[in-house]
Amino acid sequence: PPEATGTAVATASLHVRAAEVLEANWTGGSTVPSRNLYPHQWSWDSAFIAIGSRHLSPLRAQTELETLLAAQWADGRVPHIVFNPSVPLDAYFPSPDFWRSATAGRAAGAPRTVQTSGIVQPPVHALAAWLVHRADPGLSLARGFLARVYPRLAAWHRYLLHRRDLGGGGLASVVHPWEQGMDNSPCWDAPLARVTPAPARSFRRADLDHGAADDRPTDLDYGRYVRLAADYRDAGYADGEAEFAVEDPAFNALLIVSELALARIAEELGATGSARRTRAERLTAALVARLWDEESGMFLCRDLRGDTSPTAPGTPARRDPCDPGPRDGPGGPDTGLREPGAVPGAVPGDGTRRRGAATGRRPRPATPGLIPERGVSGLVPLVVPGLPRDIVDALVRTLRGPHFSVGDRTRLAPSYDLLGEAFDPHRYWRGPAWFNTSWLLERGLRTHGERERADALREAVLDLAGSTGFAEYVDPYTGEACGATGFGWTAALALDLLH
Ligand code: 9YW
Repeated sequence: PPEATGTAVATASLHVRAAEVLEANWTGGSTVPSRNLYPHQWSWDSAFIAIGSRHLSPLRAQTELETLLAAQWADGRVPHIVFNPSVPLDAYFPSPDFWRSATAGRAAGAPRTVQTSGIVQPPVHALAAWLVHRADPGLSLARGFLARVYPRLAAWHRYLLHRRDLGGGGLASVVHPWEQGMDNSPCWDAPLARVTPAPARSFRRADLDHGAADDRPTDLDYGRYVRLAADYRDAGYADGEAEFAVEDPAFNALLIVSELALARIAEELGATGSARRTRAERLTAALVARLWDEESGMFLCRDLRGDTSPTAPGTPARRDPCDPGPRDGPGGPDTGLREPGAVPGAVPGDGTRRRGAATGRRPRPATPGLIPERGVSGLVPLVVPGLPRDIVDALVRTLRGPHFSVGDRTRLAPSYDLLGEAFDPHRYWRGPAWFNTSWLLERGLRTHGERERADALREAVLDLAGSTGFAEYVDPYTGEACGATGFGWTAALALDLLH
């Protein structure tokens, strides 16, 4: 029938266009996220890109991961950027001369032959390696792919589980917002507010040469990112003293999923995966114990360096100076502070209620230390197979409910609470919908038997990836393209969902 033919043509053309993006972004050993905006190799981008490019060339997908892992540090960390030496220094900030990996990172075992950043990104790599292997087990075996990447992936996980268990509760912490991958999420506002920003004149933002300022993090955000990264570098990239230390649900959920993938890789190599499966179970229990918030029906981030309990002083929601702030009522900005027992959303003392108060838009976590902001990161643990069923059900309800409204007012999951005070439909990780998180949620829904919802999310990823020219992110309400187009993981993950 003509309709079916039309669908087949659309699918074929999406496939071809996605393949063209990946081809255009390929540099010979890896794939850039975006030719203009991000002209080097990024860690979790490469994992997502390999997951897609395995359908075009399993060899290229293996190479993508091998190139990244070749830049691993001796302490096990996989750097968040591997710099391409042929790209001019001023094309991206912070450049290699900021990170100074070979010198500042010497004690941590940074490689000498390649320049990298010194922070990390979410551990999607073992999952990617397993999926890439499955795409062509014969080629993988012939090249010794799994045997080569396994020890590196194992060292990577060891680094996260030992050096980064800064809270002592069995979860890995991030020491910089860039590590979690959702750079300017409102979840970071309170922990970042304690950081003294580096002066704006001390660095030059190359991102504004290519991205609209309104779609990007603010200068104040950047000042704080720079300060944190410089302090970490100046301490020789040693872990433990970090002034920013957060346990993030998505980061840890991906570690669990990757640990399970590593168990399968071990078994494929003839070893036993049982210790890794047990570890994944322990991690899942720690994730639930430390980050689950019953009241908001989702996982929240834990701030290890601050007390964000309702009565704690000094944890106001950071205001965005570049934002006109239409959300402030006549009584001034809502500080986010709560009296014990206060109605969520009501500002103590002034007798007025803010917009959104009736919906209880800001969760008030029962557990001190949890950051009272709903970011999409708190839904990503849906991808963990061993999650208790009641938690899965609550996550699905939250995904559909008023804060994310997936399948109702939005098609892809917004990066942040639609009813949140800091919500901005265009500003990067403060509201726009991203394709990698929806891909993860699609996988999570499917893992837990939510087939219809997974199908709808799959359709949405494919439609919006195609209609936006593979945008970096989109307005969650309108689907309008934001940021770069021809974006690597958008093309790769759309391609993956076509298969
Ligand atoms: C930056 C490359 C990276 C992603 C991150 C995203 C952004 C880099 O781009 O960060 O300069 O802001 O937030 O998740 O890996 O695509």
